[in-house]
Order: sequence, then structure tokens, then C-alpha cells
Amino acid sequence: MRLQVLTIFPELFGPFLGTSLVGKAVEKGLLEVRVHDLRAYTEDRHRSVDDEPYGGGGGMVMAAPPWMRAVRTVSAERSGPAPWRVLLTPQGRRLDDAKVRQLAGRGDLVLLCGRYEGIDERVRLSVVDEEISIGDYVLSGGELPAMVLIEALSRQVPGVVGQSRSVEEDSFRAGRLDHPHYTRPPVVEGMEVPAVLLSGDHAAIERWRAAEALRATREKRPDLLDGPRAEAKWRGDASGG
Ligand code: 4GX
Repeated sequence: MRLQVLTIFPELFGPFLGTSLVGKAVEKGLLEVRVHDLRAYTEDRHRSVDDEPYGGGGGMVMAAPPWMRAVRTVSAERSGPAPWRVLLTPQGRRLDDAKVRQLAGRGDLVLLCGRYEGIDERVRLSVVDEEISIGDYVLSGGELPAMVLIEALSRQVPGVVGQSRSVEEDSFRAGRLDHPHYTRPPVVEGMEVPAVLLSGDHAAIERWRAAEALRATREKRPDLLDGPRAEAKWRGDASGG
């Protein structure tokens, strides 16, 4: 999978792309991430990317021309199908596990990271295929949302997550939360490890984990079990994720 990022803060991505699972995926060549400085696509002396909003009001708006040039240039660099172009914005559809898997299946992506009050609407109209939000809160730029998306996508690339059963058993994959985890030491501030995990009875351990996963989901995220999406899932409806 090849991801390209457009941003005025490319340096934010350095440590992220070199570290942990994402770093290993990039190192192994399973994931290719190219970060482009939007200012390289400006044509004025001051390399400016923002301007005052038509109609007045506070704040600044990112101007369309650098975005048009940048998106079209990085999208055309490779032959084959055009990459899918994603704008990170609170106005987008909320990211979830189903959307991550769908995006992972789209092949190459271009991620547009805006700043300020937003981007000239004509960018969205002409060079954006899909708007994605990582949640209902306001950040200062699309860079952290892009990193969230990159990390989630990297886990869907075959070979990135060490044991493939880890991905299959991930929370949400089965529409429910993960079971609790324990490791050494056996007693922490008086709290013991559930005896079944020390029993060596693997069938009993699997039953306990399934029951605890269901209990955790009921307690913390009942919406995953009885929402309309969950119902669609049991019906095998595509909209159920
Ligand atoms: N999930 N932000 C984007 C600037 C902006 C606004 C409109 C394009 C269009 C966010 C989120 C988020 C803040 C990123 C505003 N760019 N993005 N930025 N929540 O809050 O994705």
C-alpha cells in the first residue's frame, strides 16, 4: 500500500513513520508513505498557502491553487489506477473499523491535511473523493487524523501485524471489545490473576475470554451489540460493516 500525505508540517510525520509497527511496515517495504510539503506547490515568493475569507469573518482559509497542483501532481506520479483522495475534516464521515478496512482495500491513497479555518471549497469539489473525520472534536490540523488513519491502515496490510490472529481477534473485528489481559507478576497490589488463565486448560481459557469480551462490550459499549449497525451485521447486510 502506498500513502501520500499533503501538509504544511511534513516534519510532524518523521518520528511517527520511523517508530513502532508503522516504522517496521515502512522498513519492510510493506507500506510506502511519502510526505509532501504543500508549500513546494506554491508559486509566489512568500510561498503562502492561506488567504482571507471571501465574505469576511475571522481566520484564514487555505487557498485552492497549491492544493490543486499538489494533489494532481502526486496523483499522477505513478501509472495505474488513480489514488483515492481523502480529506481529513470534522465534516467527514466518522472513521471506524469498517471504514479503515474499506480504505485499506482502495489501494493507493492521498491524504490531505488542512489547517486554519479550512480549505477553499473548490478543492473538495474537484480533487477530493472522500471526507473522513476521526471524531467529533476540533483539532488544529489534519495531521494527527492522518496519522491515526495511517496507523489503523498499516494494521490491515498483510504481514504488518506479526501474528495474523492478532488482527482477526482485534476488538471490533467481531463487533465486540477485547477480553481483559494479564501478565506477570501474578499479584499486583493484592489483585490476583483469574485462576482459569493459570490452569493450562485452553478450551476453558477461550470460553472465559469470549464471556469476558461479551461482558465488557455489554458494560462499556452496549451500542455495539444492539445498535442498528449490529443488527445489520447479524443479518449479513453490507451496511452493517
Ligand atoms: N477529524 N481538523 C482539519 C482544518 C480543516 C477544516 C476543514 C479541511 C477542511 C479533524 C477531525 C479536525 C480540524 C482537521 C480542522 N481542513 N479532522 N482542520 N476531528 O478536527 O479529522
